[in-house]
Amino acid sequence: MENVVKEPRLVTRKFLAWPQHEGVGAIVRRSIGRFELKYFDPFLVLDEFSVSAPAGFPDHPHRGFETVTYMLQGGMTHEDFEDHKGTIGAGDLQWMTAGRGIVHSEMPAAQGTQKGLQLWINLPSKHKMIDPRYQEIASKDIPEAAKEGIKVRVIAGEALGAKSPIYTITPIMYLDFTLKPGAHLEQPIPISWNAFVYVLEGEGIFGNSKSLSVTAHNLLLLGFGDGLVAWNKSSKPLRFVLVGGEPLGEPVVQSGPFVMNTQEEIDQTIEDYENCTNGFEKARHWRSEATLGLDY
Ligand code: FJE
Ligand code: FE
Repeated sequence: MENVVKEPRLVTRKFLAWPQHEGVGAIVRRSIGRFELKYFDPFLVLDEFSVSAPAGFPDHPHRGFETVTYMLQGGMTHEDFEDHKGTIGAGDLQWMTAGRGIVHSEMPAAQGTQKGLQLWINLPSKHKMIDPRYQEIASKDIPEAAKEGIKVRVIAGEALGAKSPIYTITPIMYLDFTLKPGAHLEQPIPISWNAFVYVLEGEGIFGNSKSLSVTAHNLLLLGFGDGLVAWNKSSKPLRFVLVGGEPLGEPVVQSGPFVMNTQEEIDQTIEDYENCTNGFEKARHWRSEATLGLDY
C-alpha cells in the first residue's frame, strides 16, 4: 500500500472489554463508557452486545445523543413510541439520532444469539434537542471497497474510494476493516479527531510494526498523528472497526440514557420524561409490542 500516512498514530491505551450484564439478561462488553474510560469525546459508549431471547433491552428512553447499532450476527427488532419499527439483521446498520427524545425497545429478532456493536455518539449542545431521526442501511447497501488484501465496509465517512451516505451531525468516521494474512493498511484520519480501534476477530498489529499483536474484544485509543497503520502478520483474517470523530470539547453530564451539558438540563430531562413533556409526549400511553406479553 502506498504511503498515505506520514505520522502514524500510536496506541496510547488498551482496554480489554469483559462481559457484563446490561438491559434485561443481556451481556455487553463495554469498552468506552465503563468506569476507567467514562468518555472519549465525542464517544459515550461502545458495547459489543450478545443477546438471546427472552433477554433484551425493553422500553427505555434516550436524549441528547445518537445510538449506532451495527449487527454482526442474527437480528434485533426495534420499536419506538412513534411507531417506527423494524428488524436489522447481520451487516445492517441503524443510525438513530435520539435528539430531544426517543423511547424504544431493542429485542432479539430470532432464536439463538444476536450480536452487534452499539456506539453512543454525543451531540453538540445546539443539537441536543433536535427532532429524532433514523438512518437505516441494509447490509447490501453499505458501501464496500477492496484492495491488496484489505476489505472495508464504510459505515460513516470514506475509505479506499467508497463513501457512506450516512449524515453525521458530529463529524464521524466508522470503518469495518477485514485484513487478509499479510495485508498492511494505511488509513488517513483527520489530525484533530479522536480515534479508536476495536478488534472483532483475529489478531493485529497497530501503530508500530514492532508492537505486540492485539486480539478480539480489545479497544485501542490512538494518539496524535494523521492516520492508522495496521498489519495482519497472522495466518487468519483480522477484523476490526476504526472509529474517529471530532471532539466537541463541551461539558458532559450523564444520567443513564440522558446526556446533556449541565445538571439543570438533566433535572429538566428527568422531569420531561416523568411528565411526558418536551418530546416525551408519546411515552404516556405507549408500551412496545415486544414487551406487552412479558413480565418486565
Ligand atoms: C440503555 C442500560 C441499557 N447497550 N447495546 C441502560 F442496557 C441500555 C441499552 C443498551 C443497548 C442496546 C442495544 Cl440493542 C445494544 C446496548 C446498552 O439499551 F440504553 C440504558 N440507559
Ligand atoms: Fe436504546
